[in-house]
Amino acid sequence: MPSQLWATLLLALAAGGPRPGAPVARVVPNDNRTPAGTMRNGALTVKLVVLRAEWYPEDDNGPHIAVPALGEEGKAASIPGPLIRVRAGTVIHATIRNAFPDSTVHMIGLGGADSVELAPGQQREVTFTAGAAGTYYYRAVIGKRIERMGNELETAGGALVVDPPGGSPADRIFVLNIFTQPGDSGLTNEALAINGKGWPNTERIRMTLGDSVHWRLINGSVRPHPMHLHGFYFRINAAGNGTESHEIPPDHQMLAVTEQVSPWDTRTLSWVPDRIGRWLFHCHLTFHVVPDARLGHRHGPDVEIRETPSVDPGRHMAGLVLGLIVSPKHGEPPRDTPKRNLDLYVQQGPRLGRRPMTLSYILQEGSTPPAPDSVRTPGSLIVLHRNETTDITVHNRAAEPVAIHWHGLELESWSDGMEGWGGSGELIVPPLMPADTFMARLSVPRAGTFMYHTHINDIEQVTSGAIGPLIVLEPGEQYDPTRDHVYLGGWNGPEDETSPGCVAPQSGPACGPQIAINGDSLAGPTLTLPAGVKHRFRFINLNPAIDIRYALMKDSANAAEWVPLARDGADLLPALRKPQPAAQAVAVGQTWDFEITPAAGALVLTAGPGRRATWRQRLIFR
Ligand SMILES: [Cu+2]
Repeated sequence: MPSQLWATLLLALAAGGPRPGAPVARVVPNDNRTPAGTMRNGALTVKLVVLRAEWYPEDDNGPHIAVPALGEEGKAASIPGPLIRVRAGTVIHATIRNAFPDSTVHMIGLGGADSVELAPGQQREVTFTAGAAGTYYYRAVIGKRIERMGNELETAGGALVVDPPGGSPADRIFVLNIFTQPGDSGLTNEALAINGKGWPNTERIRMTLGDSVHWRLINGSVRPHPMHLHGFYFRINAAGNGTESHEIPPDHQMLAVTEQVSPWDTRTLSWVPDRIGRWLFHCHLTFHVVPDARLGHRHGPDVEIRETPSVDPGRHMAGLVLGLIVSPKHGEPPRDTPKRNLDLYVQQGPRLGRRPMTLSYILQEGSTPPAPDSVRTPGSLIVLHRNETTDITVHNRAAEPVAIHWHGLELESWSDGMEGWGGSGELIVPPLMPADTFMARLSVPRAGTFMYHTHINDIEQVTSGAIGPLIVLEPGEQYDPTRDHVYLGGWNGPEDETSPGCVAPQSGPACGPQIAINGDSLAGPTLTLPAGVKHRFRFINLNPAIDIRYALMKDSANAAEWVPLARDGADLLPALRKPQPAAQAVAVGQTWDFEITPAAGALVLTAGPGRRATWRQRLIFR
């Protein structure tokens, strides 16, 4: 189970819990729709106070955690802190009061590059002029030291939006927050929230078919989050690091379905919901969207951690998840008729690698279904053609409910596969129970690289192998595995050091999670491939928690060159298709495509977390 991962990734961040005797002011969620302060004669006056308060990120009567928080004087403190929003050139008079009796506070991001230091109980005023239009994040750091990452239990922040002089189109601002609370057993519970609440208590975002949607996204936590939109692409219009913000030139903007947002970073995204129904926008790190991570979830030797699989989306997801509802304008668009039918089996079989058991998606080939217990990891490669409507019947032969989400595909909400949530109006996708079938209709308007995966009980099912690659070719194009190479990164088992066969980290392979590329954590088979022709490499990351860096090496020190073609299945603009050193970090839930025309000789494809290559494959071109 994920105990070791939590311990290593999270516990280090959790030093310094809530203090005894803290005041009991109560935090309210902030939907970032109402700017703070008062405007007078073209200047904004805002009075802020930094204090410790109790936050209820789940139900209003649910678990709570003492956190530092920001509020306006005379009002409840909120998470995220008060929204400061003005047009460029506006003078801002901010008063900041440190209500901590015993801690210094540094305010960062209000009035220039320097922080403002406040002694316990001190109040200070800063006056500054809002500069370049953009999305910013101001934050208070509690305690004497200021670090880039900081201790997340000792920071509080809020959105600062500067609109251009002519104003901005209507938008929404979403701030991501996490605070970690160490649990009794050494495991951790986290308060995970978008605009102050975690799923299912996050706001339902309502839109109408064809709306122009503009979102500002701010990561107010010290962890990166690969944020994923179901069913639609967004365009990334602007990016920033909290204190700076810049528009991306139109010819360099990317379309994406998953955008990794680093700590304190900001993004401006725009998209058009052109299909009705219920959709999701969520972090693709499994550990930020499962109930086990949630504040108040019980851990410990007496608790059965592998909970009964739930098909209720209010129970099997948690944390950084937003529900989106797109209403029709003129009724539902007509459905087209299928040209092709596929049968996909959800299989359960014996363990592969270090998995406790294997779940696998196996495509039927020919007229006979696969043997009931046959498994492979990752699941079968599904090849579709653009605009060729394909019905895929998913047969659940596993002993537990599963789900199937077609990640990155622009399809109907019903087919998106979110049990208990997807669909529109009264129509709700039913759970895919053992022995049940579900039909997804895939009519894909875009050729590219995608993935499919389970979307319930993610830690168990994703790490058991319920993941697979999916590519969409142009009409009439044939898939040619000698020139078209698909790499799916998964995770070779969720077990910890108590698992059989695990060697202590000091003396052998680490017993924590290992990245597995196309099912192998160490090496791929040596391939002999044609030289002098174009090869396409398609990289997919579907492991639960870790970026995977792929590199194509000429020798141990030098990378080859390749040309990026596409990201998340969407072709890159010409200005971005420039030869570059062949190395790419792929965030969880992303796909990246590259092209190379290799001369005769050998190259080595490597993959691993960060710069450490844990997996290799020799490619001989002749
Ligand atoms: Cu996350």
